[in-house]
Formats: sequence, structure tokens, C-alpha cells
Amino acid sequence: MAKKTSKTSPSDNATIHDQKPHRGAGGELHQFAEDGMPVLTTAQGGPVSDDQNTLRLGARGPALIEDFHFREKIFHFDHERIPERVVHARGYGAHGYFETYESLAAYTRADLFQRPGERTPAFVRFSTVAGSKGSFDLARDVRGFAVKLYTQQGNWDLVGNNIPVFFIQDAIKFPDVVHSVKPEPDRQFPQAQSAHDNFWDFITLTPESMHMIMWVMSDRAIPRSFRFMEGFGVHTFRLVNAADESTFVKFHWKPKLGLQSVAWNEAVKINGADPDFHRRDLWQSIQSGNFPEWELCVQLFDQDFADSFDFDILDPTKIIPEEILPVKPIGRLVLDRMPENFFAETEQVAFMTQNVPPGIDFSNDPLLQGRNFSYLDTQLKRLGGPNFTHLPINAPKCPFHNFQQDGHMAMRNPVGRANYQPNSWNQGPRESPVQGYRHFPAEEQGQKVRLRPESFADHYSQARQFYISQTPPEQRHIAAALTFELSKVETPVIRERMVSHLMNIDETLASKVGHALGFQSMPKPADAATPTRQDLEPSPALSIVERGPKRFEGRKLGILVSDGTDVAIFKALLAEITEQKATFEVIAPKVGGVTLSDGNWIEAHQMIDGGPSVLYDAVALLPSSEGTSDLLKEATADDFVSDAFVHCKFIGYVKTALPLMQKAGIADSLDEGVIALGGPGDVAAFVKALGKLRVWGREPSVKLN
Ligand code: HDE
Repeated sequence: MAKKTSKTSPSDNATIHDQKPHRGAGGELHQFAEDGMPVLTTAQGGPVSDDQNTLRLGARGPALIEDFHFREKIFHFDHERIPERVVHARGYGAHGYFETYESLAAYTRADLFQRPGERTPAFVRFSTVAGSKGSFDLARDVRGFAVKLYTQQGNWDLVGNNIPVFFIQDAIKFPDVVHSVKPEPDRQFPQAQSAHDNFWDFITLTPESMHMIMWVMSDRAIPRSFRFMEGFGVHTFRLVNAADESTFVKFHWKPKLGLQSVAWNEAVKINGADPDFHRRDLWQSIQSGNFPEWELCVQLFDQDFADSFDFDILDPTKIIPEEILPVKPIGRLVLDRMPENFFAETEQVAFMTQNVPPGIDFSNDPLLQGRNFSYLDTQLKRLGGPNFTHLPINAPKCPFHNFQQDGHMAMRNPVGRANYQPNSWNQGPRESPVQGYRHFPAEEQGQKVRLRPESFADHYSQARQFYISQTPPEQRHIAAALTFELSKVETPVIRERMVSHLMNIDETLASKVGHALGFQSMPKPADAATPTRQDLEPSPALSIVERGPKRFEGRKLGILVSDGTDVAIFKALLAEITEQKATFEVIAPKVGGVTLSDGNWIEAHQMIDGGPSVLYDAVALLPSSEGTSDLLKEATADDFVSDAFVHCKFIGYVKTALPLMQKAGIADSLDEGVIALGGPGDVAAFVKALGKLRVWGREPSVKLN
């Protein structure tokens, strides 16, 4: 039987003769397809006639090797992937600027800090650490907070995290800690999780990690948004002024909208409902003109302070509490533009701790020193050659000149005869002892040794300080997180080892976790290098709840509506929310929208299945009686209400929604966070209450983890 042949190529209708090539002003040939769109070309610029069918010998015959268009297209596709980052693979970036508040000339000669109001272009990439590129956003994990500032003296990369300490004290342990948290090598799971034997095995054999573990088990590791996280440079750096005087510095980024995290139970559900929750949040807020902002703050101190401090300022597992050394705001960072292309910018951006301008220098923190060595290697591996600085996202925005040449993909090459110096051709560039980078001439002496300093030995005092600085709900979350993580550890001795460390941090915490893990008796406290743990004062600055915003700005209200929803309340709610500079989404029983009580139709952002309450900071239940009857048949509506309650969210409701609340089992436990919206007058009070973000008083009764 004869087979029918079909050709779906647009070239059926449009032959080359129909197109209207013309020459541009520069004599270049422009080709346009019939509809005015540019003609598709190969990477070599050759116009393509048919992009639907490979070249074949007869319609049903074999493909021909001379099909250079197919060969080039598939070759390029086959090479689209580059290695993902070995850590921090999943990230999301944005452009913006940094603005200096006042001259810091007394401390640093760095040009970006000399003039008040000076703006420096910036690119920031936020990330999770353990998961691969396609993992979900709400993993319990540290978040990367990497900032590239394109200063007039070259790029400054402040490659920080949202947690001010780290797991290890020496860079030589980095491959070990990272291997331990990544999926186990034989079975290749779990993905993006620390809840498994290998991680807790390494951690419990590495007591220096205990302070970091307290942070990672706290709500800091499940932020609500990148916009509501702090960032930290972690290490002690130096500022160096024009007279070559050095001041030690620790860098902090403080979010303008205050701190906020989600609850673990919420995180687990968000990962299913919207694995891109954090990137979508950043995208939406920047695209809608709500530009996230952070203040750069510094803790400045001299050698005398360092000597008087109870801990070693070179130890990256320690903080200097803000109550002891206040932070000084020195500028602000605003993110106001998304990349045009994710790969070109967010994926190919190369951060390196060793990128510092004159006036900013390193300390001897052994982790920082190791990082300065590592980041160049990783860029070479990932980006494929030494010319990654030629990529626009990595190139400096100030003039730059050197004699580097050639190599894979060289986009810039020196012109003229001289490609070395000194030369007799009077061709630059030249080094400048005055303007060039001068390393701080720190005096160093000692023997070559592989030795951990005594001053790094106390692993428990600051871990305890972090724990006792938390509010009761935050402390409960730490206990619950430890219990959950250790419940996934299959080897009993590892669980016990962790609880024996907790005994050195806080006995109540240890016994809570031990009890939850079903221990018959508590293990002995772990052996400690320093026998006495110091009882440090609590530092309220370490609590997220204490650092809450007290307003709803930048947060999102989920409004559940139906046909017949009261228009007056709906409109009053939108007005108040907009007034608070917050946002909202309308959730309807079905796709599309609803007709309000005045007969007008409004569009819904989500249908109930796609808009669970975990995606919102608070909810309003506004369905009409008929709408409520329909919603009572939807399991997702049930979850919408009960989750909002269990997650300690504020809930506004109209009377007609009560059956929904009854079905969700919350109608008999109404508290000050469940607010009746009898009329537009109640709406203002409801929206004002939202500033507290959560009803923490409800928490013990719902046992939120
Ligand atoms: Fe990194 N780290 N790191 N790190 N790190 C990388 O560089 C490394 C550490 C941080 O969005 C890698 O480009 C070593 C601390 C961020 O592109 C790699 C050590 C802190 C990012 C690397 C550390 C960080 C990275 C992998 C122990 C917080 C993502 C891909 C001494 C202060 C940057 C890459 C981005 C990425 C090495 C520890 C932050 C392999 C050896 C401490 C935010 O070079």
C-alpha cells in the first residue's frame, strides 16, 4: 500500500521568492519571512528553509549525513548543559544596586564607600546548598546569599550565607561535610535533605558543627522568602584605609521587611504545591515593582576588642553578638531587575571570595583562606576555560586592561604589538603602586604545623547561647526539627551521639529530643575539649520572631471567594491590603473567576486545588452560602482552612463561611487570630492584626512543628 507523505513545513506556503531580503545601511543583508519575522538561520547565519523535516533519501528513506542544519542543531542541543555547581546548585538571581550612606574613608580606601549616595551596580544570587539544580525551594538548608558588586576598582564578591556561622573550622573538611549531606553515593538519595545517616554521622563526629546545627535546625533554614532573610559574610574581614590602617569587620545584610520563616509542616506542603516558591516570590515582587531591599551593616573592631573577646574572631563557628558589638548600617542594596536570561546570568555568574577591591582584605580565618583557593577552580570546571571573566555577567563594569590572551572562547584579545611588559614600545597597561591593590602587611610568624588552635576549642557555649535566645515557639521548632531529622537516621548509635551533644548544649532540649526518640535513658554528655561551657547572655537579635516586621508589607493574603461573595467586604479588603503595601491572590472554587454579589465578574488567580493556604501569609474566607455549600464537597477547601489554622495564620471570615470552618474542625477553637468580618468596618482591624504574621499563642494547642 502506498504510504501518504506529508510535509508540515511552512516553506510549503512561503518560498524564498516570497521573502523580501533587503540591505541595511551598513550593506548587511536582512531577510524577513512572509509574516515580517526574521528568517531562521543556522549558527553560521545561513537561512533555513525547512526546520520540520530532516533531509532524507525519499520521504520514507534514511537520513542523509549532509544535512548540516540538522547536524548543527542537534549538536548544539546535545551540549546545552554545563556541570551544576558542586554546592549551591539551585539558585536564583537578580540585578540591582548598592548605595553608600556615608563616607567610610576613615576605615577603608575602597572606592565604593567614599561618597554618600554613590551607587554601585550589583548582582545577587540566592541558593540552597545541598540540593541539585532541579530540587525544591523549601528544603531545610542554609541559603547562599552571594553578592557581586561591580565597583570602580573591580568586582567585589561578598559570597555569604543566611546563617552567620559554618559547620567546620577548616576548609580541608569541606569536601567531607558536603559529601555527607548530599545523597548517599550508593543509593543516590535522599535529595536536598540532611535527614539521613551520613549527614548526622559526620556531624556527630564533628563537634565544631554544633553551633551551626542549632541554626540549621531552627526556622532560619526554612525562610518564607529570600526577601525576608538576613545575609552574613560569616568570616572576619579587614577594612584598610589610605594610611594602611586595618580594622576588623563582619558584614551583615538586614532585610528591610524584617525576618520571616515558614513552619516545617508548611515547608513540606509548599514543596509539593509550588517547588519554585522562593524564585516565584522574588520574580513576582521585582516584576511588580516591589523591590526587595537590605541594609549592609558592619561590626567594626580592633585587635584590642579581638583580644578581649571570649572567642577567636578567626573561628567561623562563632558570632560576635550584636548586643556586645552593635551593627552599623553603611548602605543599602536594592534588587530591581530580573535577568533577561537565566542561563547567561544566574547560571554563569561566577562568585569568588578572592574578588576584593583595594581597601578590603582577608583575615586568617582558615575557612576563608581555603575558600580563596577553591572558587577559581570551580569556575574553570563549570564554565569550561579561563575566559569566564569575558562573560558579560562576570566582566567588570570599570575599565580593565591586562596582557592575558587566547584560551578557549577568548572574546577579548590585546591589540597592537605588545602583549607583555615591560616593553620598549611604550604600550600600556602599567601597574600602579598608588592605585593598585596593596595587601595589608600583617606580621606573621610561627612553625609550619597542622594544628587546630586552642582558641577554637569551645563548641557548645555559643550553640547554647543561640538556643536560649529563641522564643518558646522557636525553641519548640528546634526540638521538633532535631527529632524529625534523627527519626530518619536508621543507626541508633548516631541518634544517641547527637543527643549526647545536646546534653552539652541544653539538658531540657536533650531530654525533649531523647524522649521523642523513645530513649529509655539519656546518654552521657559528649566528651568536650573545653570542660566548662560558658553560660553566655541570651542575644535577642538571634530570634526571628523578635526580628519580625510588625507589619504585613510585602506579604500575601489568600482570599477565598465564590459566586455571590459580598462585594463590599471584598473591595474593602483589597483597599486595606494595597494600603499596607501587601499583595493578595483570589482563590475560587473553579478555574476562571466568580461573579460577586453586585453581579460583576472578577478574575481569580488560582482555583482551590492550585492555591492551598500554605502559599499565603494569611487567609480570608469570603464564600457566599451557596459557594460554601459547593466548597464543602472539596477536600482541598477543607485543607485550606485547617492548614491555615494549624500554621497559626490569621484567618478573616464572613458568617457564611462558618460551615467550612466547622468541617475543618476549627469552629470551636476560635481565638484572637480568627477574626469575623461582619462588614467593611472589621476589615481594617483584621488587616492591622496581620502585621503580627502568626498567632503564636495558638501553637501549643495545634502542636505545629
Ligand atoms: Fe562556598 N563554594 N565554600 N561557602 N559558597 C561554592 O563555588 C567552598 C562556604 C557560598 O551563588 C562553590 O561557584 C569551600 C562558606 C555561596 O554561585 C565552591 C568552602 C560560605 C556559594 C565553594 C566553602 C559559602 C558558594 C561551588 C569551605 C558562606 C554559591 C560553586 C572553606 C560564607 C555562589 C561555586 C553562587 C559556592 C567552595 C564554604 C558560601 C566549590 C571550599 C563558609 C553563597 O567553590
